[in-house]
Amino acid sequence: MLIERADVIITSPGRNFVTLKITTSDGVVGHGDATLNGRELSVASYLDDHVAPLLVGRDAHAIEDTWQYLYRGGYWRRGPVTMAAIAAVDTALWDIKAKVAGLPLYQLLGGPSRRRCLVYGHASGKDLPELFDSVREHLEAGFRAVRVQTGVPGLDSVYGVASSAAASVGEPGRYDYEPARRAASPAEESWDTRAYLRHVPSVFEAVRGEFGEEVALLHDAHHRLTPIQAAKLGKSLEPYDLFWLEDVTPAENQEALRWVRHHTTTPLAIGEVFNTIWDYQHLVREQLIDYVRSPITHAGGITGVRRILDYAALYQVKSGMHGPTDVSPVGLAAAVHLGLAVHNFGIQEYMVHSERTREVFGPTHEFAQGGLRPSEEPGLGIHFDEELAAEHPYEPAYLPVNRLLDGSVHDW
Ligand code: GCO
Ligand code: MG
Repeated sequence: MLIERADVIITSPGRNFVTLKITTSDGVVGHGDATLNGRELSVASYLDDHVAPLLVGRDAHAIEDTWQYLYRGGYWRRGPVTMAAIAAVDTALWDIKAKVAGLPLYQLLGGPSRRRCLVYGHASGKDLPELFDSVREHLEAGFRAVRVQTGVPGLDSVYGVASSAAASVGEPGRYDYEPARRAASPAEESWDTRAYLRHVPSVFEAVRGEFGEEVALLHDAHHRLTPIQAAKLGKSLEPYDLFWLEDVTPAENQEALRWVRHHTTTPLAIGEVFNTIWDYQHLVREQLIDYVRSPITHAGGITGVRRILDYAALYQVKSGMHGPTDVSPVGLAAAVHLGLAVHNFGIQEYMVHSERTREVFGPTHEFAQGGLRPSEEPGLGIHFDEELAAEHPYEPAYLPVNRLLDGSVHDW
């Protein structure tokens, strides 16, 4: 079974997605997600101009060899663009292999290790009443774990917090946000770390007071803190028993987490911007973190992430794969198949895609009892509607840029 074609499809049903479609000589089709938020066209070009021509004529079953061919053979290793492109090829080939076997993908990855994958949703609000509404909506919808983000007094807007004015009351998910905004250039937001550090513990105290001890609570600091600020935050949140505290420091410096770890018992998660196992080398071996965050879409596909998770398992570190709306339903489906199969699954991020997005991708995984279960159809369980996809052309959209109050660019 040879690869006959590899086509890149860019579609924007509410937000931009890049999908790779591989077709074999026997007419079997597989899909992979290559969406890199705000840099979509560079991955599309990498695939179209440099990878697709190399795939034609290759053995569609040789997944590991194709991974190594694109990773080692490309000479320029790693990086988000390269690893998103490899991820799309890898995922599409696993989809094909599972379809040919007539099995849902998780069966090829070792079969089920659990009944479903626990997920967390995104609750947010600019103030406590809005945040409480959002947490309540999530719990009523069946979530058992929620990420909690709020506005900070004195700051106009904070990334990860929906502006309630933009959504109509009564619409599910009205306190949800979209990571990228459609515009020719990124929006700019301002940030004050001291105000944030003063405010966040009081938010978790209030949420625990209102919703009790059982619900799992998570928080994302978006790489904005220094190690000592992060240590202080972790310590101040200990009474509220977080499931995890995410991305406390910029991710390039693995040693920063050593400082944080020495000061707090709040569990730590990091890695949504990592793209290979090497980014976790010290973090995992020194047991500086509890959860690895790389999604299949950005870290070399199922092959790349499974390798990271096997390494992590040696040190009791679990999965917490990135799953915002900018990971497409194809990437999410792959995550749920892998999550069901691996032993060291922890939790899956699940920011529900818009209805328009779901119409284009036709995912068939199922949410119930606070968790996702993969489709039982052969392959990933995706029904991609190309005609509908073509009705939604690409539109530039960017993540915001973050500045401190003095105007200098800050991490986020
Ligand atoms: C998360 C995030 C996202 C990212 C976004 C980047 O934890 O889901 O941090 O909001 O910022 O996906 O593209
Ligand atoms: Mg995050």
